[in-house]
Formats: sequence, C-alpha cells, structure tokens
Amino acid sequence: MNRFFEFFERDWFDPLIEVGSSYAAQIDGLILTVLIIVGIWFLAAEYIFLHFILKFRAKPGRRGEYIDGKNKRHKRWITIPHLCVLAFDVLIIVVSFRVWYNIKMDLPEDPDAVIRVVGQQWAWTFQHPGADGELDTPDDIFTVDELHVENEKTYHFELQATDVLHSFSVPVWRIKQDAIPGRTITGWFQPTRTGTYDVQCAEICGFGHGVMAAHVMVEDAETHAAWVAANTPAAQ
Ligand SMILES: [Cu+2]
Repeated sequence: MNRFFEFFERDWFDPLIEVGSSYAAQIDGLILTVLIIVGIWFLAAEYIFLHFILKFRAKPGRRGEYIDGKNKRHKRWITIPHLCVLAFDVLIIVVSFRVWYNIKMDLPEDPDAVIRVVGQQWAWTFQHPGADGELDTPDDIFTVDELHVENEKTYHFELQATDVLHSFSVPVWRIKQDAIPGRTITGWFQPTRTGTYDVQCAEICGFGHGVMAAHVMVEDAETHAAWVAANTPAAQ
C-alpha cells in the first residue's frame, strides 16, 4: 500500500509549478489521484453516452421505447457504477486523510523557528525571531510583504488577521491557510528549494485584495544569517 502512495507522491507537477516544500509532492499526489480517478470515469461516461446516442439514433421503422428503469437489467446501469463510485470515494478519503493528518494535524515537534504572519488590508506583516531564535524578543525582525526563511529548516507559523478574513497562500509550498480575526492558527512548513517565490492572499478581503501580494525568500544558511545580521534592530 505504501508503494502505491509513493507513486503519487513524486514531483509530478514540478514542471508546472515548483515543488518547494517537504509536503508539496503529497498535495500534488492527492490532486493527481483525484484527477486520474475522476478522469477515467469521465471518459467512460462520455464514451457510453456517445455510443448510445449513435446506437439508438432514430431509424426509419423503429419506434421509440419508454424505459422506466424498473427492469433489473436496466437498474444495473445505476447500481454497479454507484457501488464503484462509493469504493473510489473510500480510496480518496483514505489517501486524503493521510495527507491531511501529516500537514494539518501533526505538528512537528521542536521546530527550528517560529514565525508570525499577520494579514491585514492589504499587506502581510512577517515577524521573524531574529538571531536568538525566540519570537517576541527585542531582536525580532518585522518586514512587510517579504518573508525570509532558511532552506531545509522546519518552521511553525502563527497566522493572524487584524481586520477581515485573509488566506496565507504560498503556491510552491502548497500552503493555503485561512487567517481569521481573533484567532491564532498554527501550522508548519519546511522549504526544500532556495529562491524567491510568490505569497498571495487567497481570500477576497476587500478592494485591495488583488494587490495583496508578497514574496518569500528561501535562503541558504549563510545568506539567511547575513540577512538576519543586517536587519536586526539596534539594541536600545
Ligand atoms: Cu487578504
């Protein structure tokens, strides 16, 4: 069974959108699984549909027949696909639960750092822990629309919103998490590829929603340490 899951958890979508976090391939695998299952059913249904349209098309001398679906032979056209759909539903639930558990329910212990992400109309504020690795200390680094993280490190994030609903979305990491005023939502990620990537708001949050874009810079250890050193606020 594990080999089955591994097949779907490869970087299949990488040519379309980079796979930039430890769990991005799992999300892609889930999408691919659903796509294949639904795709096969779609093609089968269309094939049968078109086949019957041609087979039973009007012909001179043949009268139309009224089918009420009470006949056992006719009923099978409903019950057999219905049972198959239920079986595939169970498969999708099993596959998605694994992914859901790993990403949303199981928070890795002892993260390398915790960052705070605050959405407001219409910008993202990021609070980085600074050199001491602790949030809410004087050396915290605040940035607007620019998140800096170190590659291959495990992060927890505390997501907040100050005004209305926003949604913290980082496509290359396959993160999309709603931010809700009055609540702190904790999640995690582990970047696996350096570079500059898009952060967007994925929840219509007002007039400026479309321009609520930010960037995440995933840096190697050296570059990140240099950034932290250069941006640490002067001691008071
Ligand atoms: Cu927003």
